Amino acid sequence: MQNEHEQLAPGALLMRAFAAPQSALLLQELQQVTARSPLRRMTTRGGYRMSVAMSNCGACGWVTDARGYRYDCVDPLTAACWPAMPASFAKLGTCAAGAAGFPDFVPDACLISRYEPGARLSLHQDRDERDLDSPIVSISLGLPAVFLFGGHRRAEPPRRVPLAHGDVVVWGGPSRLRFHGVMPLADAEHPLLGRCRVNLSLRKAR
Ligand code: MD3
Ligand code: FE
Repeated sequence: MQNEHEQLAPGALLMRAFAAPQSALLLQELQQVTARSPLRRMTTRGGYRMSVAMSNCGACGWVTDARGYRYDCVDPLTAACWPAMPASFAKLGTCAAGAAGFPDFVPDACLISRYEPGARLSLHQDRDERDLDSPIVSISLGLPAVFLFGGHRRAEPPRRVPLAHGDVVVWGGPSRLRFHGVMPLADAEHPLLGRCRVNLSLRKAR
């Protein structure tokens, strides 16, 4: 089963078009989530306004503001709980993680990121999750992007990995704390999403 997939590094498995058959359902459920907790450009502790617009669903969600980075069970924009994680998101995460050798992955948080042309994500590590033994499952939808897959030190030059609509990547084990980012999105039109890319990243945050 794993043979059809591409291992980028130990613990990092790229599954091309794995989510493509479910993409219409994922997008429909996504619309219901962002109707309740809208996508918004957050500001980092350093006062930098992110070019990527984000929201969350699940029991807790990732936020950044003047107080720093954290997971919070309340959406600061609505002062309400984040919308529940749609079953289709959680199922896909569990299924992809299982195929990558992480059999019991049950995500409790999904960070939703929308990239418009020019939006980018600079090299960083994801280490705000309490459980670093669990992988992160990322689902790419819409326009293609160039993903930067770095090493364990920021200075290590990253590999460029093109990610397209429906691609799923499981990042776990020894790859979990690698530096990573996304190059500025190139402008184009996607038949389902228009001029944007959406990334869903499923996490076990607490
Ligand atoms: C690689 N988002 O939101 S997918 C993020 O495509 C983020 O929108 C990217 O990085 C995106 O934090 C990448 C998620 C991802 C998460 C954790 C990783 C990629 C990772 C950990 C190690 C290596
Ligand atoms: Fe990240």
